[in-house]
Amino acid sequence: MTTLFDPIQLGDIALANRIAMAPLTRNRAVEGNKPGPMTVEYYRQRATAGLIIAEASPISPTAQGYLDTPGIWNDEQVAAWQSVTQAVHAEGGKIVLQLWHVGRISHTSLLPDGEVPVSSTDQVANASTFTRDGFVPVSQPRALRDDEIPGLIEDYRRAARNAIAAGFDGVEIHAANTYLIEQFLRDSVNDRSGPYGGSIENRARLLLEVVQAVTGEIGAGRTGIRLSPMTTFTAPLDSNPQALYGYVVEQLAPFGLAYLHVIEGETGGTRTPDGKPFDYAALRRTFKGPWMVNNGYSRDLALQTVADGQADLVAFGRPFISNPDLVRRLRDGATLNELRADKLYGGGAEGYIDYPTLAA
Ligand code: 8OZ
Repeated sequence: MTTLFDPIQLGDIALANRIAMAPLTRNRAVEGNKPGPMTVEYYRQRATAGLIIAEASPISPTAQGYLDTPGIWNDEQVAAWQSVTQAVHAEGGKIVLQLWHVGRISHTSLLPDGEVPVSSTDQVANASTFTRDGFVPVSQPRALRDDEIPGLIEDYRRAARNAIAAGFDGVEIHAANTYLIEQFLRDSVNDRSGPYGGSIENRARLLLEVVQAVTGEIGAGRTGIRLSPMTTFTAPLDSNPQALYGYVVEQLAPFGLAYLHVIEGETGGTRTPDGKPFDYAALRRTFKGPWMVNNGYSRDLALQTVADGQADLVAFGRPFISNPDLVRRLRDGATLNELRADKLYGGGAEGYIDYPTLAA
């Protein structure tokens, strides 16, 4: 019988166990949108995860939507990330980087020359973001022109190349949580006509072009993807999530990706949104490759899910923030540290690199 603590091969990446650290925005980047020394220590402490999925990282200056998030668009950022990947590898861990474009979830004060955010639409989201002045409503976006899409795809391609140059074992394409790629996927946001709007095929085109570019650059065996079919974070659900994400996964299957990472239910919230069933198992049967699940997993549910073969891996978010040695604690059935929720976003070492291990 397979357990959560058994090794697994994800494409080209060999993991020591089936416990992943989910990507977690912490807003502690230093000047120049670079991970600083504290971030090196933070990931080093968590290197016993089978796989660390490093926090969502903007692929270009235009892709950022929150203060102090670490980017992957220039050489200085690549050099800074090298310290992170070396530290994790020195501890025997594996680490991929989540490639992020926020789309309309941004604010002019965060963008170069006060540009407006870009999206599939010019409709403003009912959402806030975190800026130098605290939480503010997001800015009105402009709809990308079709002739700008090739440049956007190139930004993803460069970011993937940079991630490998920075020593990451691979990348995870962030196609979840109502950011740019989902702003194209969902008919609740995408009001375009032309090749990137209208039918499911057209709304999925951007995602599939990104996957084509990234896998062409670094290989499918180093490329994972994250989806969140039932998350409403900053946008309503699609009118037919099962059909939309069913098509997406059917198109993804032939690429032979390293893994597919699905957030079940509402991100960070209920796993079973009221009266809105979604058949994740159907997606898995279509995908066939390594299947990673996430969202509010307890130790018991994670053990059961892998033992039953319902998923190959489980990603934990908040438990990994407060427990650097989460793998050991899950193995031993040990008590978990409490999360200091007021230290999640921004700030210093407190609530970041000062959570105790069992050994300490
Ligand atoms: C929390 C705060 C800011 C960003 C996501 C990247 O939801 C995020 C995020 C989460 O995927």
